[in-house]
Amino acid sequence: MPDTLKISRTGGVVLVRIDRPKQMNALNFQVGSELVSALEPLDNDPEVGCFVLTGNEAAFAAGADIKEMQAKTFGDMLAEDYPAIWERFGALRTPKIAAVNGYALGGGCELAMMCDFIIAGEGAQFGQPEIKLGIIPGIGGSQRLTRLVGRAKAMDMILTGRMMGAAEAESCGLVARVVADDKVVDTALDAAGRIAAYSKPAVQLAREAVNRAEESALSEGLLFERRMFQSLFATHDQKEGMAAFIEKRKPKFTGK
Ligand code: DAK
Repeated sequence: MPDTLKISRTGGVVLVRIDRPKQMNALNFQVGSELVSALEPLDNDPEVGCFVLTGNEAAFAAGADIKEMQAKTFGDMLAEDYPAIWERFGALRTPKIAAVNGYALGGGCELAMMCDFIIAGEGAQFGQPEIKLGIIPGIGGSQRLTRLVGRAKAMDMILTGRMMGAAEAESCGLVARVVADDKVVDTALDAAGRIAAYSKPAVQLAREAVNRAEESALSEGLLFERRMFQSLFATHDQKEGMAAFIEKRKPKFTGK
């Protein structure tokens, strides 16, 4: 049983709560390793269709644990596996939704950005305040924030260390939806339930096609999408989804 997480499963949706409330859900190696130890086996479970990652009302996560990091040397940081553990989280193939209330700062903002999309409460606050500590983002913040919100806002956030509220985060593309604080987890679970009910091959290829948009030239991305689209006609789920539409019934996807 993980010490730093609470995990529950309803049907094909797995809800993970980061649970270090006294430390504002600060992220240490234990959180990362418990997270991937819990989710990696579920990533291969054909019955699991979506993960939702959340924190508590005060904080999604207030960044890496500063008290644990403070005395570390360059050699310590170089040697330890901290970034690799979060890369394993980012590499999970099951869709991941971040349900953010309160602070998502530093590594917490980076963790939310590793998810496929973010649903935020009205009171959520995002930031990369590492500059205030004499460091810079280290698990993708400078890269993912810049891709999501553009250079101007990323520079502003990363150089000044200021926080961005949920409304601004939605208007600049960091956040997919803003809802009332007490509806964040339910909204994310609802979205996750929908995703989990669709054809798994279609969901997987849809994610891969969207992710390609960030990593390739438009012509290559378009070709990738077209081939993925065409390949889905080799699945039973495509036949079932279209038959169900024509027969005016709900589809029964099997992932085949
Ligand atoms: N680490 C440790 N403890 C934290 C913490 C954190 N990040 N954030 C909050 N806490 C603790 C506080 O110390 C306090 O503990 P006690 O004093 O009660 O023992 C408790 O949580 C409540 O916090 P506050 O009293 O400060 O509460 P407020 O409501 O006044 O303020 C706050 C909330 C979230 C605005 C504030 O706590 C804050 O600014 N926290 C720090 C945010 C921050 O700077 N985050 C970025 C951390 S740096 C790496 C790559 C990346 C990283 C690390 C390694 N490698 C490549 C190896 C990532 C780095 C970061 O994320």
